[in-house]
Amino acid sequence: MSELQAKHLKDYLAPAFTIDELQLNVSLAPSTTRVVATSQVRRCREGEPLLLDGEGFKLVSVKVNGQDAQFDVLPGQLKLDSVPDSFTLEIETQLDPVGNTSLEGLYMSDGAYCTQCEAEGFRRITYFLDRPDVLAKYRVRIDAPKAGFPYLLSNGNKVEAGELDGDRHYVVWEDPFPKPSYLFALVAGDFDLLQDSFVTQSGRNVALEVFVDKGNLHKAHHAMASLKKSMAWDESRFGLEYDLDIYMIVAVDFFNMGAMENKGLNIFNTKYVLADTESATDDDFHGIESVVGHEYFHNWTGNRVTCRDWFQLSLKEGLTVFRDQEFSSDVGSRAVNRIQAIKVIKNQQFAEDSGPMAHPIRPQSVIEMNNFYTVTVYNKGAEVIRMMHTLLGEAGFQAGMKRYFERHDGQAVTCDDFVAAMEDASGVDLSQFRLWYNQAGTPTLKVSDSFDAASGEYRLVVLQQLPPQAGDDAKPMHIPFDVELLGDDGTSIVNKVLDVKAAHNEFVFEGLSARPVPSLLQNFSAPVKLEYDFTTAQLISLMRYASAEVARWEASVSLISRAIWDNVNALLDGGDMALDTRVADAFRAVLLDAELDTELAAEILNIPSINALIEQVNSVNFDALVAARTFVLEELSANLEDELLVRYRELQKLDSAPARALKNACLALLARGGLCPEEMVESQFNDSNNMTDSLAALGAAMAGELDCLDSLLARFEQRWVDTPLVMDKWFMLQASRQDDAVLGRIDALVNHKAFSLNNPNRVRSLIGCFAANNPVQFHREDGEGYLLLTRYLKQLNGVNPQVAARIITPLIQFGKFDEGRKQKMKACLNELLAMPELSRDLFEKVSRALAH
Ligand code: B3K
Ligand code: ZN
Repeated sequence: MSELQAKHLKDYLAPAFTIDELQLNVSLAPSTTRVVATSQVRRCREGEPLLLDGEGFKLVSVKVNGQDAQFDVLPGQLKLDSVPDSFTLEIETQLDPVGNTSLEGLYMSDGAYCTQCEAEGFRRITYFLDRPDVLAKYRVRIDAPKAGFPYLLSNGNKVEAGELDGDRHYVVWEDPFPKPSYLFALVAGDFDLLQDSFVTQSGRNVALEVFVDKGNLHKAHHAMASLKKSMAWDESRFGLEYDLDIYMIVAVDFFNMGAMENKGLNIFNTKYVLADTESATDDDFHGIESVVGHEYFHNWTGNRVTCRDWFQLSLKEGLTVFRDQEFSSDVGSRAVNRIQAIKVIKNQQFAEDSGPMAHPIRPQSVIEMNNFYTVTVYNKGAEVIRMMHTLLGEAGFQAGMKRYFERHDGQAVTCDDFVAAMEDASGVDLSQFRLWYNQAGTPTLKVSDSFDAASGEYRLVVLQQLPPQAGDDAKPMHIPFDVELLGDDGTSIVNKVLDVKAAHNEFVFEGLSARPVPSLLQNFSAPVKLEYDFTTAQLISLMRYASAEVARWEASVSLISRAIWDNVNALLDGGDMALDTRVADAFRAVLLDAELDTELAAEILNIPSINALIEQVNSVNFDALVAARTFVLEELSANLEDELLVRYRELQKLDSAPARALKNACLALLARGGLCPEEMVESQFNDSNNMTDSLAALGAAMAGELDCLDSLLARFEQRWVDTPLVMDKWFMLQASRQDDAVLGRIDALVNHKAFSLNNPNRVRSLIGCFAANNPVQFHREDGEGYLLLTRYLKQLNGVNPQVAARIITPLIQFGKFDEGRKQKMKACLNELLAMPELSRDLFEKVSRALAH
């Protein structure tokens, strides 16, 4: 089982050979695609054989300098002993794109050929030095039948095209920038094409092209507008300009991830390209803008400067997520974007950090690299970049970016190289800060305070505690701790970022006339847990007065979460549940506050999910939590009924995304309280001209268990049955239903004509959404929810291991549950582990979970 062995960062060795140039000739055929790869190979270290990576194809021939070569085929590798120091290597392989359901390497999506090579997919096309520190110049010749494949695309510039016998044609592409194999892309198919152009700050004209499935051209405009916005933003904020004459985006429905930043030829999941108001929600529009931006920003942070090895993935991903977050914040609401980023960390990353897959943002050991495209590497990675930005300030940070590109443009580098550039350009000492790259787990800041009225001195004591995941020799981290002190009347007395560097820290503030209310870890200035014993009055005061909008939202989350946990305790103690009227009044004030930003108000009214609440504690009585949350929602709804209805009606007259967000938050809360009349939901559904409102109406019908639910779902299905991305929303609704019949319905829906186990979007919507977003049914006491997921994981293991390993997450995060549920989850994992053909992807996660 050698292929199941982990690779370690500490074993990194520069390659013994490199490839400077690659000519790829690809002759497309559904099950017999021929690839001839001609590489210019150069030795970098004496005395070693040439070892190339490759799997999942038929090897036809291997030639060295034109002569048939001697070679050994090893598992996953081709070995050539005693090759010259510099030579031409020609390898011919035969591929089966139609049979490739893993969607890695070359595969077919709805009749079009496309590729996905990151992280290690290029080795499914030919034997190669498939590692990011081998950078080559590519020349790619594609030939295919003219019918069905008018567009033949690859990276860089089109340099030649022509006709061939047998109604075939060919195109040759040349990419002038040396690149690692993971950035190679090829697409062949028939599409609708949206064309536009962008003039860069230095006056170069760049052709922009978005390719979509036939009949979808009208849904490509938002993606194109987002691309142009991204290009302009990267010039103005980072001074970075695009470097080729053409930028292409192709949207495909079969895709494992969101999108891929291949040089000059991005391939996108349709979910992040196609949108019009009828079929896409406001969140979808926002998601498209952010993913289009993310992939575009990779052109500098990822492509021009790439990763030395895959352990350094956060070098490009953490940095590029930070850049896309800043983009969204500069062109939209900074507070709301920050709240969304914080939710990802608190609700998903904290869970990963305390679960079996815990790893530092730079992992130290990996079995299957695809398992490490995680919220830790991406989102905690972005928080680490954000902390550097906080410590250096915008000017220092931009100086660091400039230094980074001056030093490393065209290279494959490490996270240390990035931090060194930041440090050198700004003069800020980041030596202790570097620990963020090595130590896994979430640190906790335990804060206590005291006030001496006689001297006017206020003292904050901050204890830094490191979790077991950080390792036995873990050291205290450098944590930027943003604090505001507020007076009784809401005036801001102090607002600054403190440096927490030791295990025990004390900060003294002098000259205060009364004990202040502290707003702690403002804007979530570090990805840590905060423990401070806030009183209800303090939280209410922060909700009203904190200068940072994000702090006001944070206070509201703490306030309502506390109310829920108090009721969990009441239930467990056999007492009565109750909701403090001050809590309801604080939320009423939000509804009545005409000055408050509408989107922020909507965020405050979105009460934390069950999964979010579980992340706040170390162990949970699941049934009590569900009951207490339901009680609090119902009480809140009943208390605020009048205000919710008034606000709902007011907002109904407005036509904007923020207005819809708050209106639908009101609707959802009313529905949860059973206070949403059937006709209100039905008329929102009937009158809606946009997907946001239609879906919110369906959600309310579901939450309020209304009689009209089934008929509305049926009408929705009938209208959208031929629009896959909208059917995904319908599958998600079905998967989220909380009644016991949901399991049977899911099994039936797997046979729905719009569903396919081969399509990751469909699988995520139905099976993935059930496991991740329907905790009530997934964690049912009889274990049937776990069994359902396990049944589909077994099928997916053979079809698409990457997708299987992604949706298994809720099943491996069993640590906080009661013994009964834990045992049931582990039994499922043991069943998976016993499978004869278990993929590396699932093996890594399942075995880590069982050893946890
Ligand atoms: N870099 C790709 C992700 C590739 C995933 C490989 N399993 C998308 C992105 O982060 O931009
Ligand atoms: Zn990325």
